[in-house]
Amino acid sequence: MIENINWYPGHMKKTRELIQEYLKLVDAVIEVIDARIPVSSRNPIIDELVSGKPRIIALNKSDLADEEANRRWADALAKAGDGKAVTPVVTLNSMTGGGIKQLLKILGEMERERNEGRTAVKPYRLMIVGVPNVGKSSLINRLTGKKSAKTGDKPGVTKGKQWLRLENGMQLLDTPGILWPKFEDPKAGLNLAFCGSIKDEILDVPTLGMELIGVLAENYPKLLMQRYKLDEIAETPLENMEAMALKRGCILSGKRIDYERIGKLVLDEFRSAKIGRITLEFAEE
Ligand SMILES: Nc1nc2c(ncn2[C@@H]2O[C@H](COP(=O)(O)OP(=O)(O)OP(=O)(O)O)[C@@H](O)[C@H]2O)c(=O)[nH]1
Ligand SMILES: [Mg+2]
Repeated sequence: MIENINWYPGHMKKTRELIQEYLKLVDAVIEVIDARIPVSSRNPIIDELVSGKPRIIALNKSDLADEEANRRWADALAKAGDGKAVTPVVTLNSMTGGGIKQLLKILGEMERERNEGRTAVKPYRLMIVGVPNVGKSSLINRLTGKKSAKTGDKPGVTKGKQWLRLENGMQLLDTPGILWPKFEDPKAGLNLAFCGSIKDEILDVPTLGMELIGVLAENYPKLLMQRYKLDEIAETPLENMEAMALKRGCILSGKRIDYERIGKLVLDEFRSAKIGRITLEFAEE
């Protein structure tokens, strides 16, 4: 889990090598990204690593993101890339299985394309890659219809690669490639923290919550006002935060605002889409 991951240059190098090694074993790659932050949850290294291999982009957690934004992203991501080929994009909800049929259909087409003109064909092999917490394991479990075997959780377990069989005969590498998140860009760091992909500790909870309130006030003022029964959007994130704290009774003795509690509350309610379906990064028109 992310709590145990500290990305330092040596770690990144090792991860890159590991993914490169896995890539040699597969026919195609499923790149999982978070539909709420399709820019921040992508690691640009993936383009370089996967280049030359068929890839499908999965906009996961689409149930938490703005539907209209999902559609725009699906279009934008399909057209991006090197301009040569269109990258297939699916909008997924790995919790309910929404979009899985579409994913399997596209994979089937990719497999047929590979098999063209061949007689004895090997099973089509896949791997899943993505930054922490985007839903890689959930997708693996969804695709295999069960809780997939964990390999590395006990010391001494052989490092042999395990393949999970899908109903359609394809094989899925049971270890997802965990890419490191984009820490370099402070905005990406914030977005990843808002969505729970990196530990809250990059900032203290009250500050992180206040930053999120600032973003929501700008992009989703109506949802914010509705959820927290605000009469208006105030000038600054801090004022909004205080108004929200009063509405929710996040008050300490002596009528002081409990910034810690309102900060945590807004982060939790954003992450569980209680405020609404929210996307934090938008595709360019
Ligand atoms: N709402 C919603 N939640 C999801 C979806 N996919 C995964 N989750 C939740 O997101 C969290 C992370 O999912 P995982 O499947 O563990 O993500 P991961 O990419 O394997 O994470 P790491 O192994 O830490 O890199 C879990 O709490 C899941 O229940 C989705 O499509 N929608
Ligand atoms: Mg996982």
